[in-house]
Amino acid sequence: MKDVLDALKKAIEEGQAKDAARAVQAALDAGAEPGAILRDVMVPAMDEVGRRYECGDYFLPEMLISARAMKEALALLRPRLVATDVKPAGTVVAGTVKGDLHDIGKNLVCMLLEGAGFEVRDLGVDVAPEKFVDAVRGGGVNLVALSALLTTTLPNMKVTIEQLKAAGLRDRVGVMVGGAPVNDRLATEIGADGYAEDAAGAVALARRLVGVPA
Ligand code: B1M
Repeated sequence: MKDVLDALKKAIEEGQAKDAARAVQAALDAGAEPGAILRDVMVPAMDEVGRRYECGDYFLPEMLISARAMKEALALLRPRLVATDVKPAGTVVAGTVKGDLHDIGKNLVCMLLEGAGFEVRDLGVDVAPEKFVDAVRGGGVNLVALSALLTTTLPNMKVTIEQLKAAGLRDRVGVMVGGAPVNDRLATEIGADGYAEDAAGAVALARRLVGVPA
């Protein structure tokens, strides 16, 4: 099993999408638990890609092909992560904030929320505050989930919350935030209802915000 998991990590780090897909399938066939594959191999592989980019070993194209490999591998895990027989827990409108194109973490959060019985309306990436406002105005939404990976796009979380307030909709929904540069303090400062460090934490937070027992 170790060989397969090492091959998966290497394939993501080096942007070999087909190898990554083959390795994730082999790991699943060998009985590896999807959550563990993600947590112990795939997420650390993306961290390594970020490290290589930061120290100048990788440039944008390398980061992009690694992201593609990660997405292909993730697509194979998806059916197992979203399989659920729990009763509906609430509706979440999710998106990566304006100016930010990073969606792997947000997609993971959406998958695990679905797996926990939430209906997820994923607005995608680079989502303008008005789009979140419109989605909440449409009704039936319990939570807004905002993701940001860039320090430069963090302010757009605050702008989104402010626009919800200005539209008189803030009290209708819980707002949760996350992404690598986000923390508890920022969440409090910008008026969010909670911050989660990872996708599993996002599920626990969402349950708490809608009052569903863990
Ligand atoms: Co970019 N990028 N990137 N990038 N990228 C980072 C974020 C960076 C840290 C790399 C680095 O320098 N080490 C750096 C940001 C630095 C900063 O802001 N301080 C960076 C940069 C600089 C950039 C560009 C500006 C580069 C350039 O153009 N010069 C550019 C910006 C484009 C834009 O968005 N406008 C850019 C572009 C890209 C790609 C398009 C090539 C690609 C994204 C592809 C895609 O997402 N479809 C990319 C990638 C892949 C990365 C890294 C390497 C990996 C991100 C990732 O997918 N991680 C990243 C370095 C890193 O993070 N280590 C980096 C895996 C994922 C599972 O983790 O997204 O953190 P993450 O999500 C986690 C948690 O954060 C949390 O749960 C998830 C699961 O555990 N979470 C939430 C996320 N959202 C949540 C919401 C919640 C709760 C939890 O509640 C609502």
